[in-house]
Amino acid sequence: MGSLGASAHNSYHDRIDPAVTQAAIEHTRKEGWAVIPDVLTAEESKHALDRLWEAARKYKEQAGSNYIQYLDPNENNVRVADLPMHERLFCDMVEHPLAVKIVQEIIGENYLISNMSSNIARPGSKSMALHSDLSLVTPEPWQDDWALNVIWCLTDVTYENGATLYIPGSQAYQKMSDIPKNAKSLLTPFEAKAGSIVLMTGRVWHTSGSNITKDQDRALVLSYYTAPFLKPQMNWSLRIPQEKAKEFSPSLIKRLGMVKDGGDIYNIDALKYLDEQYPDEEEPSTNS
Ligand SMILES: O=C(O)CCC(=O)C(=O)O
Repeated sequence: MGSLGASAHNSYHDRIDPAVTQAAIEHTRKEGWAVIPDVLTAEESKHALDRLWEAARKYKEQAGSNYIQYLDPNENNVRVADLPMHERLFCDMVEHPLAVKIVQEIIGENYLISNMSSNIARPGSKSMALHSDLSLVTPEPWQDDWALNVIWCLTDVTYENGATLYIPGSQAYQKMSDIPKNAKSLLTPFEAKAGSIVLMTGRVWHTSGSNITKDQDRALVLSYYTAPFLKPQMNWSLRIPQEKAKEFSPSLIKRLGMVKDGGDIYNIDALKYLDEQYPDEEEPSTNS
């Protein structure tokens, strides 16, 4: 069991210059992506990677395999679902103040955690389908940033070891017919050092890269956030046992949509009583 702990939460403010964060937000709004280096120290990345392998082992025990056939062409992609359930560390990551600040700037104050999983691309792994995250959950046209992936690099990420490949400018595609025929030749890697986060909006078309190294793993943790009116990819209430959820913070429960009382309704402020919305007008006085 490990945690990023209070010190990491406090020290990120020192580590990441607010001007760097602001520039990353602006770049993400405009281009659909940005990279912020050094969010985790080398030691924190290594620790998170160790815990990720432990989570991978636990997930395999539960699910039978780390291979998801409909996603990846072969078993060299090690997938780990339900990360918040396996380790406190991943709860801290998904609620990391830097990630939350950026998510709220891009999506809005009100957001849900749609998924949190990992894809460890081992040597020999190959690309999944070219997709945008938004296109998997909403019909076209895709016109707004209703989704954001905050991707934690727990190893150095290079073209050779399977960096996520994206199409520059694809955040502007609004429909399937906007995807150029030569899409494959436009793919560009998000290269980053261990400890970086890659921000990628739900409109960016991307795929995992092939790992063509002999001996390097590429480990990413994908925290995927959406606007609250989109159906989350994961049905957390079914996947996370109640006993486990008792360990979660109230804010995490809310963001996972595991509330009973409709407290996560998108526009709850609109639910006023009719008489408050339309107060009776005073009768005009008949006295002259
Ligand atoms: O592993 C990657 O590089 C991207 C993964 C991804 O896009 C996905 O799992 O939907």
